[in-house]
Order: sequence, then structure tokens, then C-alpha cells
Amino acid sequence: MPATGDELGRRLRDGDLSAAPAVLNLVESRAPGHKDEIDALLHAVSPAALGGEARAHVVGVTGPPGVGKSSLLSELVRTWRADRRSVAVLAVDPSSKRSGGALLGDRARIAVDPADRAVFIRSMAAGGRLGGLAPATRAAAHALAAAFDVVVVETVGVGQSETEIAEVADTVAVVVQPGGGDVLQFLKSGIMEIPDVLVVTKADLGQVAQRSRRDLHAALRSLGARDTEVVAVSSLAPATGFDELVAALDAHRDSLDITARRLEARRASALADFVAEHGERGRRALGGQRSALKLLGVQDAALDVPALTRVLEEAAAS
Ligand SMILES: Nc1nc2c(ncn2[C@@H]2O[C@H](COP(=O)(O)OP(=O)(O)OP(=O)(O)O)[C@@H](O)[C@H]2O)c(=O)[nH]1
Ligand SMILES: [Mg+2]
Repeated sequence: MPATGDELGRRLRDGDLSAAPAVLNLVESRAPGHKDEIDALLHAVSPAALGGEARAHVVGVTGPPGVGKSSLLSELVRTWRADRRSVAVLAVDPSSKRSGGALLGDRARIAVDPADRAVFIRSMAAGGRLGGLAPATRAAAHALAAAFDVVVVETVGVGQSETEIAEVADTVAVVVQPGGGDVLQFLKSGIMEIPDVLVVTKADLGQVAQRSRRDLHAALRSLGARDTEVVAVSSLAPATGFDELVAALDAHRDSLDITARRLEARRASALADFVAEHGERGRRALGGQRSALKLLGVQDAALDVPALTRVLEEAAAS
């Protein structure tokens, strides 16, 4: 008999990290009745049940294929563990529709100590679009945030993926290739929203990485984004820049109004879940994105994601 959503939620509330695999199995399940169990899980880890917002720092890490995300996460997890923080990583794998990327075989995996019980890593299937999050990923991130100190959601993409990941993450780190001008152009033209932290990888390449860092820093200042830090890291041994990266992520978290950010994230998640289920027709039935968000904006702040999704379903049906 598999664990119920309510039971798993209780274990997470008690800080039981060993519940993580069963939580992932549940949110990815297609078995009959699984939806009610997922709702029960999310209800059991809602701020109402927790007596406040979930403890974790939810960090989004996003960047183009081959930029060095997996290598970076191996080092970042090591740095957090040295600080005794428990870490869950949900790596959204776009491989089903991969168009180029790190050359096959040139792809690093996130490397962690398999005996370390306070680290949980899982690949998850992508949502509809490149960089898109599946409802299961949002549910997993919300649930695991009740038990882990850090929950990372990693996605592949550039220019769009940051917007989706901002729907679940407290802090979004965009990972940039040294010498790659895409992000600079996207930022300047306003295609891309300003990330919370920018990370230039492969700092061991020297000049080119330092130059990218300076250019990005200058571009951000000219856009008036004085608070976005640009950090350069190298994930090759001996790794460098990771204490600085952790400090930049922490500083962003400390600057947040976490209650407001999480409330916004729950509302955005509910709408995304609704659209995943009912498609564009559903969105139109609500009078479009803007009026759907307006409807969510007047709901009780204590409602969890499934309850907010039901509000949308009732509105669309009436
Ligand atoms: N020189 C150098 N190479 C790196 C560094 N980080 C990663 N690489 C190399 O870059 C390649 C891609 O690294 P990954 O960590 O797999 O990059 P990724 O962003 O996870 O790639 P995808 O999963 O395909 O999107 C590998 O060959 C890595 O060895 C770094 O800091 N310095
Ligand atoms: Mg990777």
C-alpha cells in the first residue's frame, strides 16, 4: 500500500527527508485517485498546516544547454553540505526534445555522495515547452520545501525559462557561458526579465569569463538593476567562486518579502496547473491571463495551490 498524500505531508512537516522518493513517485503518478492524494499532500504542507511559509530556500537555476549547470550544481551542493544544509535538486530534463546542447558524452551529471542522506537528486520530465515546468515539478518543489533547507529547480533554456522558474523559485540564478552575448542582448532588449543572480561559468578560461562578468555588470547597472549580483565560478578542480555564489543567493533571499513572493508563486502555480489541464481554451474561458490573475489576487492568502486551481475551475465552468 503506497503512502497517502496526507501521510507524506506529515513526514515532510516532521523534517523526514527520507520521504522524498515517495513524494516524487506520488506527484509523478498517473494512477487512479492520484490527483486527490497530491492535493492532500499539498494541503498538508500548506502555510496553514505549517504555521507559516515553508522553511526552504527555493532556488531556480537556469541556462542554455552545455553552459555548465550540472557541474556547477555538483559544487554548489558540496558547498551547501559543508554548511550542513540539506538539499533537494529537481533537474528538469528536456532530453525528449533536445536540439543540440552539450555534445553527447560531454554532458556532466550532478555528482554527489551517494551515502549522504541529506541530499536528494531527481530528474523530472519537462512540461510542454522548452524550459517549461510540468505540474509534477511545481508540486514536488512546493512539497519538498517543507523539509529541506534548499530546494533547487534546474531548467534548460534562455530568455523564457526564467519566467517559468520564477513561478516556483524564491531566487532565480541565470547561468551564462563566458563570451556568449545572448543574455546580454536579451537583457538590453528587455526580452528577458532581470534575474536575481547571474552566474558566469568556466571562470578558469580566464579573460573571457572576467570580461563577460564586467559586461553583464555594466549592462545591469545601465538598466538600473543595482541589486543583481554577477558571480563568476569555475567548477573544475580546484573549484572557485562558490562561497561568493552562496553568499549572493543568501543575500537575495534575505532581501525578499518571502510571504509576498510565495503568495504570488502559489497563484502563478495554480494558473499554470489550470492551463496545463484545460489548455488555451480554459484560459480564454477565464477571460485571459490578466483576469485570471486578478481573480486569484482577491482570494484568501491562506489557500493552497489545489484550492486556488479549484477557484479557477469553478470560474471557468460558470
Ligand atoms: N573549463 C571548464 N569546463 C566546464 C566547467 N563547467 C563545466 N564544464 C564543461 O562543460 C561541459 C558541459 O558541462 P555540464 O555541466 O554538463 O553543462 P550543462 O549545462 O549541465 O549541460 P546540459 O545538461 O547538456 O544542458 C562539460 O564538458 C564540462 O566538463 C568549468 O567550470 N570550466
Ligand atoms: Mg546538465
